[in-house]
Amino acid sequence: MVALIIAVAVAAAVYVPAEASAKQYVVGDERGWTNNFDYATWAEGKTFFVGDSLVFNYPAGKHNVFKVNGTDFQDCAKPLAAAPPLTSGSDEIPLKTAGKKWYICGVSGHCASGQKLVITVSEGSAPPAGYSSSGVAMVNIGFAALVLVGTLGMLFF
Ligand SMILES: [Cu+2]
Repeated sequence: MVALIIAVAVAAAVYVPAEASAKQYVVGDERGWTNNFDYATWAEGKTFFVGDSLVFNYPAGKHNVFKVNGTDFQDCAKPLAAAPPLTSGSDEIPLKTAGKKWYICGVSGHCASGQKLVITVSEGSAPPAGYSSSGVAMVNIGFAALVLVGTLGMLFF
């Protein structure tokens, strides 16, 4: 019986990510995108997947969002030949590819005072609804296998 309960619990734990959909992360939560805030701590423990998005909220005109590379991030340097910054005050950035992403505020002194964010985006997000059911099918096979193992376990323990 214990084995079966464990099997069901494990299957349930596996099932949740398969059902989860793309997430929208408000950078800095209620503090938004601002200086004198620790975005490294904010990003800690969060797992970003392709398909998720970031939202940068701030009073328009007070800050902006530059997507930069790792070097410019380290140096707090605005990219010279890159796209103009986002300035709407409610900027949504879809995370389209896996890998490291760097963002800074281009207003003088802000990046240096902590208005910089680096995240790592992982492949293998849950498929959006209607996109593919293969992931769910795989989980169902896993669930059946676990129930089988659990049932066999009951015979032996
Ligand atoms: Cu700023």
